[in-house]
Amino acid sequence: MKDPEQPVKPVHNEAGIALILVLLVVGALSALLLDLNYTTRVNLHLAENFRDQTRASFLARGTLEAAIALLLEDENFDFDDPESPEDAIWATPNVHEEEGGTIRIQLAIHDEDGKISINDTKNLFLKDSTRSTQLPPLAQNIKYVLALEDTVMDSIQDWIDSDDEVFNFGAENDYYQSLQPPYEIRNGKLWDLTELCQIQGINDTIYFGGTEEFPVGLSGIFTDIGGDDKKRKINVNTAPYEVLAALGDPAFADEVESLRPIESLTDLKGLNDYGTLPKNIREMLDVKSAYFSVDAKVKVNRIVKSVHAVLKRDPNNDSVNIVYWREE
Ligand SMILES: [Ca+2]
Ligand SMILES: [Ca+2]
Repeated sequence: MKDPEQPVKPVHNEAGIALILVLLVVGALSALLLDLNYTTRVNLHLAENFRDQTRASFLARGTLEAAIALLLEDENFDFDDPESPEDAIWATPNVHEEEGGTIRIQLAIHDEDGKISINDTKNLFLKDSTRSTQLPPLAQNIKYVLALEDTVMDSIQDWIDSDDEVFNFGAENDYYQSLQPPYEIRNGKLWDLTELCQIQGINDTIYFGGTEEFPVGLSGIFTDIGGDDKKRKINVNTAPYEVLAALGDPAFADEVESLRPIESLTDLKGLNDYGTLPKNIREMLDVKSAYFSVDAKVKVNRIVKSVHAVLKRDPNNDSVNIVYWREE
């Protein structure tokens, strides 16, 4: 039996405390390591993104320089022949891949002088629609050639003219304010051709074309470059047939199409149907182009950079200059 007088011996369980301490330390270290691992991976990811962003940005700018070089390689500045690979080396879209597909570069150069300037308020649309109930002949021809509803050209007229009077089947600000969501009419020149898609009566089919009903869309015949620039011409060698047909009699379009490339203004003036064109249209024509748009797209891993630029070629001093440049 235990002696009740004998003092109780205290129990020491230090091994258990040490285990708890070790577990706490291991737990804290694990949390630290996990945090370090996460932070390191995030920083690595950020660094990779920064590296790819920088590479893509410089490659996109380099692609624009390549576009300038391609335009300067054109063997003939006097007239354009898009069918000839030597003359229009720039007309072939370029796709370049390297480093096992991690870098992809796309470059497309478009001739803008084969199109009609949407902002031409001298020949195409009226500055003020209250002064006439009819669109200028060029706009009426486009409506006829593309088989557009009256709404389309009338609404573009109202979008561009500065007044608030509705032109025939057009629409002014009241209409656009009644939409959900509402937006403001431009009542001035278009900043960008894609703005056409905001206008009453214009949908993707009419804008892009490529369907049986609309083989050529508005984007194929209009450009936002040029405006009222009197020096800006339409190149009959690169214009789509629809543009040529809209300029005057379809017989002129047929003649130009069968004889292209037209090598000089003298040759152009010598065509049988040239004389049938109105004076203001004759003054708009040329056989060479000055304005080109460039779309460059660069993909480096998951980073994509796009550059849209407008270049102007000057045949007098064999130079190409950047008129407009936008990087996204
Ligand atoms: Ca208006
Ligand atoms: Ca109007």
